[in-house]
Amino acid sequence: MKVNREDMRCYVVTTRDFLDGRALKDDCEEILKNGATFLQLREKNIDFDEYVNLGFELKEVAKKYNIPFVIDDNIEVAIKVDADGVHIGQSDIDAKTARKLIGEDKILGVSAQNVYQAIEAEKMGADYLGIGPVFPTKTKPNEKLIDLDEVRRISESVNIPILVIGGIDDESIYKVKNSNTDGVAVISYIFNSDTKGKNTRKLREISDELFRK
Ligand code: TZP
Ligand code: MG
Repeated sequence: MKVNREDMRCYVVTTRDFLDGRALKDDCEEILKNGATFLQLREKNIDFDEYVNLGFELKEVAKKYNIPFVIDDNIEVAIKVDADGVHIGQSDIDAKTARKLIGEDKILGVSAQNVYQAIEAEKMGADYLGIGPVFPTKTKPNEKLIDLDEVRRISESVNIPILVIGGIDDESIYKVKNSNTDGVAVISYIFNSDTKGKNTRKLREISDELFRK
């Protein structure tokens, strides 16, 4: 299962920070049912077995809604779970090695912060790029923000789909309209909310309207 531009429209990244006793898979079910186009399991401070268990649970949910499902950072977990792929950052394993480990058929997502990194990632086998943070966010504080002009330059420098991430909600999303992105990724706008399904639907609707066809 490889990706297309439409898969980037409403890309959801997990967090267990706001679960309040609920199961992550149940929140994900509500989110996918309401129009998320991609799911990334991203958990820090988690041991291998727990990451694998969550991976199996979310893989099931993603399969039910026919949504691509990748795991952040950890290739061993992605392989063990037989997820659709893996998402890596610039400080993780390099894209070329990641591609070799997961094989040609799996999805490889790479975070890039500038044109150079974007071109390199595409050359090394990335299927899509995540660019961010584009706006201030409590989820990843103290990070240098990526200028939307740089996002546009990245989109013009590569052929693979791109998305932007960081501080995206139903208002800030309008500001990225002209950056030529294929979509947005979110954590807190959806997970830190009592109306996860409604927020997902809203973001998906705006995204469908705004981004390149
Ligand atoms: N990478 C760049 S910003 C970010 C990640 C994982 C966090 C985005 O979280 P939020 O809550 O949607 O701003
Ligand atoms: Mg990472």
